Amino acid sequence: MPRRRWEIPDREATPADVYQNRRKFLRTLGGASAAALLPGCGSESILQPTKSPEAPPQGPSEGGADSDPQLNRPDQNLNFDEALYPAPTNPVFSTLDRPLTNPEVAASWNNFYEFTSTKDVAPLVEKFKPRPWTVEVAGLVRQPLTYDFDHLVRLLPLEERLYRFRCVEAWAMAVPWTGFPMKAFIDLVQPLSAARYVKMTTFLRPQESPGQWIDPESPWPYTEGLTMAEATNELTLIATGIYGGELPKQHGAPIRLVVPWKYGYKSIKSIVRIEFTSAQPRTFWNELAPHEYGFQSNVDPKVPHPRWSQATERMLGTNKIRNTLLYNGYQEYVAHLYG
Ligand SMILES: Nc1nc2c(c(=O)[nH]1)N[C@H]1C(S)=C(S)[C@@H](COP(=O)(O)O)O[C@H]1N2
Ligand SMILES: [Mo]
Repeated sequence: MPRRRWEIPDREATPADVYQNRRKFLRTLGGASAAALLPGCGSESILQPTKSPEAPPQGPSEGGADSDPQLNRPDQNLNFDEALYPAPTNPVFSTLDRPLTNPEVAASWNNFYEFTSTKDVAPLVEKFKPRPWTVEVAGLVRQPLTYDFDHLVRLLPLEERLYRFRCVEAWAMAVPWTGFPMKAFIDLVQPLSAARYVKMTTFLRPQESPGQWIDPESPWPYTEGLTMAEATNELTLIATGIYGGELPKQHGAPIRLVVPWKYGYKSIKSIVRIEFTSAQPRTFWNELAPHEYGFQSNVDPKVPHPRWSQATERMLGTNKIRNTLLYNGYQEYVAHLYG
């Protein structure tokens, strides 16, 4: 694959605030309180934990009285590889129409049902081991192979992209992901012409993830899928990092999907398997609530969730209310897929 000009690491080319945020992130990650378990997936009014990033007067972003300095450090199981991070910013995705979300807020308001159905994922990830890690490539593909993550992350050039991110629950954030285009990965493994979909699967490790043993009825492991046209779209990113460093566990370490024009649940975390299929794969949320969570799940302000409107969204951290954008503002890249 030819290296493009911007793929040469160039710290000067990356917005200063990304680095400021990263340093702040490394200093203060963690420090959230114990989670109160709440069942199921629902609107924010249903899923309101006792403490949330915007809870006045002092959320984790303010360094509240109960923030534990012992917890205020990056994940000790991850080494921030100076050779890989920070990656050069792709100039096409170096700006957004909104400020970046505070990294501590993004890291303390997460959806990761393997651990909890609340947003307080960070305090529950201690036992989860994102290394060693393998990603199995299977199905209708010329090169079925199990990759060691630390090998895979070096096979394709990493880049940083600032993306909008919209959860179906009507909260949103803006974050700098680091990763490689899924198209580059697909070119590497060479699916067969019979492949029509990509199915992705998360780990099944109830001993490491309390949500999986507390709720054995859910259709674990979490799975998601895309059509081949979606998977090879320019926007579709396989992320290994965020805010200029490796992914913290609660963001889906060590490797996850990011599809910014779709609701957040399509962006599956902590992937262990990527399979090319001829039939549309089952998905976790569609299996749990088929009338609420479809396969396509594109962001659309005009199509309400059966239980709430999707016309507006609330930005994490600032609580600013914005109008939801069709395809989350990425129509120029993806509208042609759905014409
Ligand atoms: N394996 C797995 N992936 C997942 C989820 C999950 O529960 N399990 N939640 C999804 C949902 S609903 C959202 S909004 C995003 C949240 O990503 P973040 O916590 O990194 O912001 O992850 C998605 N990926
Ligand atoms: Mo979500």
